[in-house]
Amino acid sequence: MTGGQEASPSSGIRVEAAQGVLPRFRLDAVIPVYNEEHVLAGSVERLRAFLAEHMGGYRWRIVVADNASIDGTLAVAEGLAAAHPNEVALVHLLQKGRGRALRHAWLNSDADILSYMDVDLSTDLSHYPLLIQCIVNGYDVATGSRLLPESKTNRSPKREFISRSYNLITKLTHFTKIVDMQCGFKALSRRAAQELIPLVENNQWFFDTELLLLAEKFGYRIKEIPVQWLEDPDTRVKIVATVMEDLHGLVRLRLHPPARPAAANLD
Ligand SMILES: Nc1nc2c(ncn2[C@@H]2O[C@H](COP(=O)(O)OP(=O)(O)O)[C@@H](O)[C@H]2O)c(=O)[nH]1
Ligand SMILES: [Mg+2]
Repeated sequence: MTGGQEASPSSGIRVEAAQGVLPRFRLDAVIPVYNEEHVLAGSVERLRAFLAEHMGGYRWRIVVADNASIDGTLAVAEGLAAAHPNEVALVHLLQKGRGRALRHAWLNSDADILSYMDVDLSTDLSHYPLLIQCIVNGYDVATGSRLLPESKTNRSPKREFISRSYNLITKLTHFTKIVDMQCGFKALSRRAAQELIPLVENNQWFFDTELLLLAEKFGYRIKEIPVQWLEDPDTRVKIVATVMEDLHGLVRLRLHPPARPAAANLD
C-alpha cells in the first residue's frame, strides 16, 4: 500500500487513520534463524536497506526469530536490535523448529500483515512489495513459488528433484492447486494468521505446507507469485528426516483434517 489506499474490507486488515494522517499498515518481516551467526547481520542490513527504500508506505519491522541456536546468533540478533530499536526486534525460543518460530512471532505480533523470509535471502527481495501488496489487495495468504512457468529457480538437481516430487505427492494426495508449498517467502493477513495458525500442528518444516493446505481447504484467498530463487547450499535441512516428516504430515492431514475455524467468515 502506498498511503491512502484502503484495503478490501474482506482482508480483515485494520487501518489506523488519524485525522490528516494517511493510514499505514503495520508489517512484520520475520527472519527465522538457527545457527546463522555468520550471515544474520548482513542479511538484516540488506533487508533494512530494502524496506527503507521500497516499503516506506508501511510501518515495517524486522523480527529475528531464533530458537535454540548454539552459536553466536542470539548475540548478533541482540546487537542488531540494540543498534536499531525501532526497526529490528528479537524473538527467542528455547525449542528448535522453524514453524515454532513463525507461529510464535506471528501470533504475538500486533502487525496487520505478517511475512517471513529465509535468512539466506534466496528469494530475490524484489518480489517482496508484490507479496505484501497481494495481502493489501484482499488475499489472505501470499506465497512465493519456484515452480510456476515464470519462476526463475537456480538450485541443485537434487533439491529440484526432491521439491518437484514432494509437491507432486502433495497434489496427488490433497488435490491442491498450489504448486510450491515450501518456498521460504510468505505473507498473510493478521486475521488469517489468528484463525489458521492455531490449527497448524507441525512446528518444523511441514508448518508451511500445513498452513497452505488448510488455508486452501477452508476457502481462504491464496496468491502464489513466481519468484527468482538462488539456492544457498548452506542448509539446516536434514533431507531424509524432513522428507519423512513431510510425508507423515500429508497423511495426518488427509486422515485427520481439523475442523474449519469457527471465526472464519470468508464471504
Ligand atoms: N527459528 C528457526 N529457524 C530455523 C530453524 N531451522 C532452520 N531455520 C531457518 O529457516 C531458514 C531456511 O533454512 P535453510 O537451511 O536455508 O533451508 P533450505 O533453504 O531449504 O536449505 C533459515 O533462515 C534458517 O536459519 C529452527 O529450528 N528455528
Ligand atoms: Mg536456504
